[in-house]
Amino acid sequence: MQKDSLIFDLIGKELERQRNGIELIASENFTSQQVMEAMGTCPTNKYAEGYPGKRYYGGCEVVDEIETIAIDRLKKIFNASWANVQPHSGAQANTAVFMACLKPGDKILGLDLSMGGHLTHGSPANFSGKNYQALFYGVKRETGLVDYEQLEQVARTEKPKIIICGASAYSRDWDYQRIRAVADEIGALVMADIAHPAGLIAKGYLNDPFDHCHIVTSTTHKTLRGPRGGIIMLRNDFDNPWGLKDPKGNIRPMSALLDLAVFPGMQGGPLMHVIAAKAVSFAEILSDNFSLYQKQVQVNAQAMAKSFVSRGYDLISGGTDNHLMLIDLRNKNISGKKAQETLDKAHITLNKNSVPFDDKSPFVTSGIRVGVPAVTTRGMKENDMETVVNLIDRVLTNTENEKEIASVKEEVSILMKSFPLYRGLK
Ligand code: DSN
Repeated sequence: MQKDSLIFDLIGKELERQRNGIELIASENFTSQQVMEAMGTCPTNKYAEGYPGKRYYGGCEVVDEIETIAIDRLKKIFNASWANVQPHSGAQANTAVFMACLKPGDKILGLDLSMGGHLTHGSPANFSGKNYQALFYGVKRETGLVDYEQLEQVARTEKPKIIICGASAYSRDWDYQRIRAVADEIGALVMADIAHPAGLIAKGYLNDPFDHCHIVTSTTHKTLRGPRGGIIMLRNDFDNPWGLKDPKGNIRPMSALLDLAVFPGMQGGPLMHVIAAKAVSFAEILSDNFSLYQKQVQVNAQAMAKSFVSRGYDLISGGTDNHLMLIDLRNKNISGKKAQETLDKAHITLNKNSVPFDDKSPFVTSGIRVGVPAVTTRGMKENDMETVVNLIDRVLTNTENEKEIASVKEEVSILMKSFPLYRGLK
């Protein structure tokens, strides 16, 4: 069959877009070339429902080895005793945890989406809000920090079965110990969804959720810089609470219930080519270079936050501990939507984002979320953050000036030539 030039031309265009632009979407990153290569390989052809050594198909001896290596490497990264590398995404990982630990209608408690939380932590638009009774905590209006008093109060009054910590737009570290304390009081489980800061946690630059949380989920493609996917981990396995049973009616430890929830609970065949790429990225994460990278992510985020603040931008919580910042643009009289769309014209990519206590709809928003993992992968250092913020500021203060926007776009393209991406790839 002829090569599908229509699609491959578009893939080439997307590569050029990624090369020419400044990528500031906090949940995006650039995998290494070998991680990308692994994703485009023949394990994509293999059905391997089940787990290593316990599959429903023949011919799994090689993919068994791949998945076992991925699991072992992941356990080493986070000092975990059990891991499942099959979830196709972070949302699937969270779904599996809820399936393993909850019955439909049970109460869950998470950070409100409008306060920086995640869709799968109980949003009414998502399975988590439809199948379970979702309760929320928020952040404090004055500080932008998680309102732990509110979390404790809702937990004590409502007694949810699971408390979820983690966010998609929160720039500060978490007090996992405090959340575990109230969870123990009411007999709840604690799940940490570390999809965003996982890379910083892996290398010890943020608090370790495994010290206090029963179950930890993550994606693999954000700060972890692997292929797109999800993972679930336990540092210590434990007897399942509330006498939950597997489909055969047996009481099993949490690790077994989680495995069953992923497959056959809610997924069929694992994406073995992606698991191969996960394994490759896990080896990269175990290296000292990855530690240097994560340190630079944190340094860059702090430099960028300082630069925004010095230009009068209103950062929620005033700064950042991790890889991202959330900026309230109301004092600049521009909506998040307008900011995102105008910056897009200059090839600066980020996303509009609701800010806590936002008076605009989620389609418009008052804010933007800015993250540095991708530009740090391209080699940018703290001094470059000032340049990037200057370019953003020029766009945001000239949203109706097409000439200025075009001039910024030109400068962006020249700047990014100094930070090559995927050399040799077409
Ligand atoms: N869509 C991801 C993010 O941007 O944070 C979360 O799923």
